[in-house]
Amino acid sequence: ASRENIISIQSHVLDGFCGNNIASFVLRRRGHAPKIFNTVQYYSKYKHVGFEMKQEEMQTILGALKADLAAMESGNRGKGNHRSGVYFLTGYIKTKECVETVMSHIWELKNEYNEKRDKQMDGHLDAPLPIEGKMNGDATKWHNGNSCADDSFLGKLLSVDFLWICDPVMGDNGKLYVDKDVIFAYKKCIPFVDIMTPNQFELELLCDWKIKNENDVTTCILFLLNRGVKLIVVTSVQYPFDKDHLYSYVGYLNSQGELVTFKYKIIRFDFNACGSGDLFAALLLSFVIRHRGNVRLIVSKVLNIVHNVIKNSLSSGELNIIENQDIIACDGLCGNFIKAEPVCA
Ligand code: PXL
Repeated sequence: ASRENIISIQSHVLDGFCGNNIASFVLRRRGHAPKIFNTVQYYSKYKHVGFEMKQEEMQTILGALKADLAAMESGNRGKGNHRSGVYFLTGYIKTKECVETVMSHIWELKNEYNEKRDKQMDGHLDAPLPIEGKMNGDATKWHNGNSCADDSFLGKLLSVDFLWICDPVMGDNGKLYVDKDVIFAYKKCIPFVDIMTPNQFELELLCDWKIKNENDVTTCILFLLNRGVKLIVVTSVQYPFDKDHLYSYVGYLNSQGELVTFKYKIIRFDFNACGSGDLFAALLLSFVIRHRGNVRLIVSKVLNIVHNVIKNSLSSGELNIIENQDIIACDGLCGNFIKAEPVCA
């Protein structure tokens, strides 16, 4: 197996659970050893008093990381070692400048990686699929996601040793909690992201499109896929005509460039679950690295864990991360399994 380098770039709060307080615990509890980069230091998710990392400070640290990861990669070359995987998980970033800094460092490192990989693979017959390409064609045909065979195509696309999971944390329920121009910065990130996990509000902001029904969700998913994202997971959508449920959606383009989407219907709890998106993204990263293909099953498992943790946190007004650590570490098959359903055109 290859050695993992997980870099989680998110907020840190002194009190409570969100951002890196969730990601670091979840990832470590599941046996990973993430590198934790804090973009801000606030008192809590409700009291944003504290400070943000400045762009120059961020550049200093990410620059050192980039140099180290690149050196490690050349060190591995010729020694018969396996390549080490690099997985970025990005969440709460307060300012446009910092989002741009993160994006450019990830992009530069990815290019260095691919160049070295191409050189290494020269003459090898078992060279993996190229990471880029093929994903920019317009999806012209509809595919309702009933066939499981397509997952293997996505599995190959994701089974590269460099992935960026971008949770475009901007706000929830119509309320923005980052600078306004961060919206524009994330729009610029779209072509460079592998997996994106917006909630409904963030999807609307990224696509300039109000979501009123399922067709709107599909339109937005296709918009992002056509701009180069390989996999979209919309973590939660709520419709005015169904207040009792939340819906999650997954979308990708199959090997023919057709849109594949499916959805998950989840009983909605009355819980102001700020931080559940952060829990979702950290779990998704863990499952994607370990299981690669079969995205519909991976998302079922992740939703299942998140749902159970929220259910066990209802009385406390905070996600009970520590108390639910065994659920967080489990294989996701616990409780009532939330199955993928087709999305009908
Ligand atoms: O859960 C998203 C999040 C992350 N980080 C900080 C937050 C929030 C949501 O409020 O305030 C600091």
